[in-house]
Amino acid sequence: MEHLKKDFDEVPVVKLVFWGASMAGKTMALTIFKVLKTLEDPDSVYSFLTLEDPTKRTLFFDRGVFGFGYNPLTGKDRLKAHIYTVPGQLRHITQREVVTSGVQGLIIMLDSTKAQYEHNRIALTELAQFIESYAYKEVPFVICLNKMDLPAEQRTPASEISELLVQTGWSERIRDAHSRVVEMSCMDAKNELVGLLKSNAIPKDDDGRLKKESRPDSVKRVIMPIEMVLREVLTAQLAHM
Ligand SMILES: Nc1nc2c(ncn2[C@@H]2O[C@H](COP(=O)(O)OP(=O)(O)O)[C@@H](O)[C@H]2O)c(=O)[nH]1
Ligand SMILES: [Mg+2]
Repeated sequence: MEHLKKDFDEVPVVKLVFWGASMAGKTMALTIFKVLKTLEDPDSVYSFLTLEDPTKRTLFFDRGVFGFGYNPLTGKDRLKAHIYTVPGQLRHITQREVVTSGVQGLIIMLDSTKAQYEHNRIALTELAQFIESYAYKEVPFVICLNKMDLPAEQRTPASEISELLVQTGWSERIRDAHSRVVEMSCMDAKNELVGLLKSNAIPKDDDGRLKKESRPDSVKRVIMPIEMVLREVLTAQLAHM
């Protein structure tokens, strides 16, 4: 892997991309991450932009810029992550190509809704082709199975999801398959965050910030993929030093 690029502040930058069909929950996952970061450490959210059309579908991309490991001695973060979501609608393939260019970590959002099975398949197939066409074979990824809050009869059974990963060639890329698929519900995470904000008993530290120990479990699951791929990108960097 090439060395990390640095921004104008000389802080190393990692580019992560949420990939997946339209309406899978990419914008919602990124928004949850942004809200959590804002509650825990508002200075670590540099920018957050979402571009939706009137039907709430992502038009070009969403992007959040977040800092990690602020060092008071230097006044800088140790790392910044630029996290994008691609527009999922079929016709936006060129935008997906542009947004994905130079990606260093992928978070693949699958929609567990039965009706979205075919869209998941198309999204997985297209991404596999991108990875083949560009030099993205070493890019770490996590597969999210979102909307687990829905009743089981509305969701694609786990066996069919596994089959889908086999059909689209993803199971071959997954060595430790189990640890790379994360089941989650952005809806539960959102509701728990809203509940936390409404309750008067938010456990805060002396600076009035939400403590990391207070992260609701559903929120932990939604942000886990971001943490996993970031860790992998950094581990790969260290291995090259
Ligand atoms: N039931 C349920 N709905 C969800 C969940 N995550 C997202 N949604 C809904 O799915 C729709 C699309 O979400 P969005 O984040 O805009 O998807 P994107 O197109 O992938 O960016 C919205 O109406 C969300 O409220 C979830 O975990 N459970
Ligand atoms: Mg979106």
